[in-house]
Amino acid sequence: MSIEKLMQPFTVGIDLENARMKNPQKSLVRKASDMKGHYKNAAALDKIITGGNPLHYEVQETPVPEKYGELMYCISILQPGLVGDECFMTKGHYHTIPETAEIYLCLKGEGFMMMKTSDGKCDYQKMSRGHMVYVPPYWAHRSINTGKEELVSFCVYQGDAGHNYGDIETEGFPKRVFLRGGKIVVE
Ligand code: S6P
Ligand code: ZN
Repeated sequence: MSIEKLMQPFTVGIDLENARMKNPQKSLVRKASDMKGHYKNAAALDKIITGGNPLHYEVQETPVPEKYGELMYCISILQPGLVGDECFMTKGHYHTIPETAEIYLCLKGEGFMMMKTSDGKCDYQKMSRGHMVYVPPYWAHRSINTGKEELVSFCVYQGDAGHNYGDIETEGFPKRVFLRGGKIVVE
């Protein structure tokens, strides 16, 4: 590779106190209305949408080229809350290049990383500040907020990994997480 094509090293500020990226170049926002079809209680989600369609989660990025060899990284911020009695969660996805792994370092909040493979294996790992969850290749992944504050993670994955939402939307995750009688229930 010629020297002109080399990326320049750079630094990005991460506000560890507030669990935010400083001056992100890009921000992906998903509202309640973007979550249709994902929760068990569709009517409860519709009520949240008609009640103001609040922010569900946000992903802060300073993107790098979507190429093999690069490392994409972001801060994922999932709001706390319930749809009926089901804990707020992200849509979840496989990577378009399924053999790419991902690291989630939790900076704030409480929750789970829910994972499944296309042949039906399911696993979930606890997330709380200082827990680093390793999502191996081939595992679809979704974060779930079981706490009262935001669930925030710093994520790192291969630059060209991509997001495949379609397959997991069709398959669904085998387990859901609820708050019932003050207790977190996975079923
Ligand atoms: C990207 C990584 C996260 C998620 C984010 C939102 O590979 O796993 O940045 O994109 O947590 O979730 P989702 O499922 O809507 O992309
Ligand atoms: Zn991912």
